[in-house]
Amino acid sequence: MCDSCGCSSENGAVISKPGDDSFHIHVDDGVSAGRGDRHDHHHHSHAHEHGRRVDVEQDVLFKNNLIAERNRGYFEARDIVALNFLSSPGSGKTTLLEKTIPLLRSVCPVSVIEGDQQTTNDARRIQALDVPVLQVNTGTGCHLDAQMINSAVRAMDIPSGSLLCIENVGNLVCPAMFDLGEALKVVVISVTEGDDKPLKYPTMFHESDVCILNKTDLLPYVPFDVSACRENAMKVNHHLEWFELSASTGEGFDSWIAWLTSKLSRA
Ligand SMILES: Nc1nc2c(ncn2[C@@H]2O[C@H](COP(=O)(O)OP(=O)(O)O)[C@@H](O)[C@H]2O)c(=O)[nH]1
Ligand SMILES: [Mg+2]
Repeated sequence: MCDSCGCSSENGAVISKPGDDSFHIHVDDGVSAGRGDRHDHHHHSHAHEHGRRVDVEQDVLFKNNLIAERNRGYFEARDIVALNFLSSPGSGKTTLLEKTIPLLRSVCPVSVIEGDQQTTNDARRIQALDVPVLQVNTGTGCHLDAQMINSAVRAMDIPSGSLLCIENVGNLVCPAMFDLGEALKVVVISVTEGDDKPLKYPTMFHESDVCILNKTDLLPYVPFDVSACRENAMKVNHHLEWFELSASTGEGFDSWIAWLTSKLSRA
């Protein structure tokens, strides 16, 4: 997995708050692939290294899952509904949050954790909505892990009975494997990415609970078969909740917001 895609959190993730330079947390106890185990890789034969890599991966995911379950227990005890938003870079996760959050103001308080390799750009965009937000920069890491969320949540004051939106690093592969303790995973794809994506990245669609097809305003301009895409997604995971919308124009938001509101009122 991440060991083979070049992801390594040897630098460690850093959590920051836009507009507050004194706020700076190093996530020391990250559980991402490779930590402490990478230096002697070339001393192993290829076959050996492969076996070792599998062990390291299992160990990393096992540790991640333990922390994820602690996060989940905390969220459940405090009636915090945590959603993990996943997609390729540029599918529209931040734009979706910018459009969704104001519509939920009357339903419950919302907090956001933004994940990206570098920059606080997305956290700044969310901060403009006047909701609490922290940015996690993963450096070379290609996904958020449960420890990063644990550290960020400890540094926030998330009210009971609220919604926590977590925007993951843009990547359809590794983030699918890292449970953060969320209630639901929401995968976003856009009509410019091709209707075969659910078949090419089945793990992501299999692990997700909700699929949002975004940028439907562009359908007249791109060759994209909505029903084929939906069928492909359902082939991988027939439990997927499916929404078609445009985060730019707001079309299709009624059913997304109604569904989300029903999830929140049941929390
Ligand atoms: N046409 C169109 N563009 C969109 C839509 N949603 C997002 N975008 C654009 O896609 C680009 C990436 O959006 P962003 O929200 O930053 O994607 P992220 O990387 O997934 O967070 C930006 O230029 C957005 O304005 C949409 O529904 N329609
Ligand atoms: Mg974004």
